[in-house]
Amino acid sequence: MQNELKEAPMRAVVAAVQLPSVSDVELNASITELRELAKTLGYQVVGTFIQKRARFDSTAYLGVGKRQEMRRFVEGEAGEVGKDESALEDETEDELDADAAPASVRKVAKGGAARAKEAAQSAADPETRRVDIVLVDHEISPSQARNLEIEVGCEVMDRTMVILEIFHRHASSRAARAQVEIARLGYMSPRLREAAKLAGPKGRQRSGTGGRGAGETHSALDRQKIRNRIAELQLEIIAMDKERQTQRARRQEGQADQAGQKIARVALVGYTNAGKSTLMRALTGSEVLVANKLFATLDTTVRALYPEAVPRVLVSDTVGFIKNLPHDLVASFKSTLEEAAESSLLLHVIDASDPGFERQLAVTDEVLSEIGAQDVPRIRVFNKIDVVGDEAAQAERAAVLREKYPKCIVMSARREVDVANLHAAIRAFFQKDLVEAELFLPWSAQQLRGKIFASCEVLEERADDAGAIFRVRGESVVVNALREQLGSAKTAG
Ligand SMILES: Nc1nc2c(ncn2[C@@H]2O[C@H](COP(=O)(O)OP(=O)(O)OP(=O)(O)O)[C@@H](O)[C@H]2O)c(=O)[nH]1
Ligand SMILES: [Mg+2]
Repeated sequence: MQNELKEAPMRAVVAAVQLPSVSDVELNASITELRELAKTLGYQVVGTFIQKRARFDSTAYLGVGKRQEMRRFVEGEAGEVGKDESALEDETEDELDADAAPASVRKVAKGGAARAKEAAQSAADPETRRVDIVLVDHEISPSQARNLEIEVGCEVMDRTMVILEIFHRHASSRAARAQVEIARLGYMSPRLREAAKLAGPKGRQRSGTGGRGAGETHSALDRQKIRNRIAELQLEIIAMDKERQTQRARRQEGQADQAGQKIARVALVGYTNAGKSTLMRALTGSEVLVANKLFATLDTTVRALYPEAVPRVLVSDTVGFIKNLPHDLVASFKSTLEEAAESSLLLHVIDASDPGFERQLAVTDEVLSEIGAQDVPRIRVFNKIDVVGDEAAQAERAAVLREKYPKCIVMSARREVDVANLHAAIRAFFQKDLVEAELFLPWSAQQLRGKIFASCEVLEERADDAGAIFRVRGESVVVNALREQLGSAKTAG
């Protein structure tokens, strides 16, 4: 994150195949997200290439014509680049679809592709080329990536690699780093082999974006080494998991000892950049990282709800979700997200100002099911309503959301009153099972006074000759336990 913007930014183009099953709206949302991901990596997006196809080209993802067009663009031949982005869009594939064509034609088409490949073996001149990297909006195979690199003349990163790279840069704790490294090694290993095959015995140095870190010289690659490293990291993670479990158990015990009740936990979950960390800060008065970047948070942080509630509520902030989260990452981040699955309540934060919020909402729901949290009660929190047009537009959007998602909360993290409402909703959730009761504390048992205040909410306190009378609200088990203790204190006194 630190050095991303210091040097001249890498120039990137994004490229996508639009399959027949994908609507224009979906495609645009996905491409916009890929651009955001690129920006998070500090890249400047200078172009977009979209191609409608029946399927991905098995050789190089995009069709031959589009590849050549991109090559010309990379080499700076295809007209002016717009100041910001030039969208070269929506060209239906009219050339031969090599995969779909009959065998005889296919042979000719493949021959053509092979010739094109020979012609384009070298990378475009880094001095004059206007694009440093092509970002592909799908996960593609190692050989598709290699072939595409050769033909367009610059490095290619697919969506998975982009996400892995962001996770790699943002991971700060030992656990997160280890988990990201496992996912990267798993992803890189077949690709490095592919690279080594193509590069010959000397190996080829990449420009140092995508592949950096997981093995610089491809000739030195040894699958066994990678497997060993993954195994080593997995052991580390198991050890860290154990440590974390012990800590968690201790936390829970500690909490139970002190107040005689089960810990109340709420987790903020949701799509990346929805505002989870901002809400965490607002709800707990703590200083967690907030950034207008995708995947700013990669570790779970836990803080107490502030002002404190009864029962005391712990809030956790979690890693954001995204469409097509690389599967290895879902798996490896499970332990991070486990905290969410163990909570009594999930606050599902959604950016209400994002046109694609419904898709983002669905993705989060899916991932929550994957980690086994589908049955945890949840409140949908539609955040950032302040950026939805003028007041009338905001009111309209809020009404639509409330109609469609009954019991949801529509809010802005920037408005104190909204944050206070959310705070109240959390308290109400944890207090709904509470009972109200009167407790009598004889003057002889005043040592129990602190305990009453620690474990219950004291609504009223009166005194008479024999002692103090508290009207309290608390969990029924807690209130009953207190009553027993007070009873024995009374007889003892
Ligand atoms: N206008 C507006 N901006 C908000 C609101 N809530 C959060 N933001 C901004 O949105 C950006 C992302 O906020 P974060 O809290 O970092 O988002 P996050 O969900 O934690 O994101 P990840 O950690 O990447 O998953 C920041 O620039 C926040 O200042 C809101 O209610 N209104
Ligand atoms: Mg965050």
